[in-house]
Amino acid sequence: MPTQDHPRGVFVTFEGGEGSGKSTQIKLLAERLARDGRDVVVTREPGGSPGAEILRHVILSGVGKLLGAEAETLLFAAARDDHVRAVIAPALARGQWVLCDRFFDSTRAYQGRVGGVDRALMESLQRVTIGDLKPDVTFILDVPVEVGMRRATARRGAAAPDRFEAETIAFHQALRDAYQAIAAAEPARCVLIDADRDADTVAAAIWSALPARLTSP
Ligand code: Z5A
Repeated sequence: MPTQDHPRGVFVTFEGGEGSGKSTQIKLLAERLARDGRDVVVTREPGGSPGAEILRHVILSGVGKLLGAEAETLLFAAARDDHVRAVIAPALARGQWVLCDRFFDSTRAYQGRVGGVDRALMESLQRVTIGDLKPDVTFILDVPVEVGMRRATARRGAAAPDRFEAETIAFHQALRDAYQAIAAAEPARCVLIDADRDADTVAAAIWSALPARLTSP
């Protein structure tokens, strides 16, 4: 695995809709990298740092939605700001691999492309929270909406759906379209992965796509 081009560490993000299998694939990739001798940090958004985890609780409770789309976007941005400063930037500076479950593409997809939040606001928040800290590679896990929702419902059991799990089929379809558009617009960074396959097959596709992305200019 080529890492000499990345003295700052390697930043890998995972994106996708409900039940697309991000957490499962992050765990598999982290185990494989660790076996390969890499020093790996696994984290997530919203959350990932103590301050951001508090905001995660607020957001997923649905309070942010009550405040309106712009205010909810500010909550995600505040969480990301803390997470980047407290966890991601220090880990990359130490030369570690950072595997993050969701990052700024989630804001672009959920709040921007689907939620209709003003583009100028989104760009300002992105500049303030992450600056030029873009992921080296982003895996966008793509599954049909009904497959993702079936998986998420089975995993949730009798628990109540959270703020995003409770959204409509149309919302989740628009989200899938948004992620496909992001992947098409940034092919050097984003890899669209067919995640409607068994977990080991998806993991193999991710592993084989990784080296080429890390060495591309
Ligand atoms: N959000 C936002 O709006 N704006 C932002 O800026 C950010 C986030 C950062 C956070 O939800 C919500 O916040 C999210 C977007 C929004 N909303 N939604 N929906 P979260 O963190 O609570 O959950 P999530 O990110 O959506 O992930 P998830 O639903 O937990 O799913 P996942 O991590 O992608 O999947 P998984 O846990 O790996 O797998 C789900 C189930 O499927 C589980 O039982 C697995 O065993 C099973 N699975 C996994 N892979 C497979 C395969 N290949 N085949 C069969 N079954 C599988």
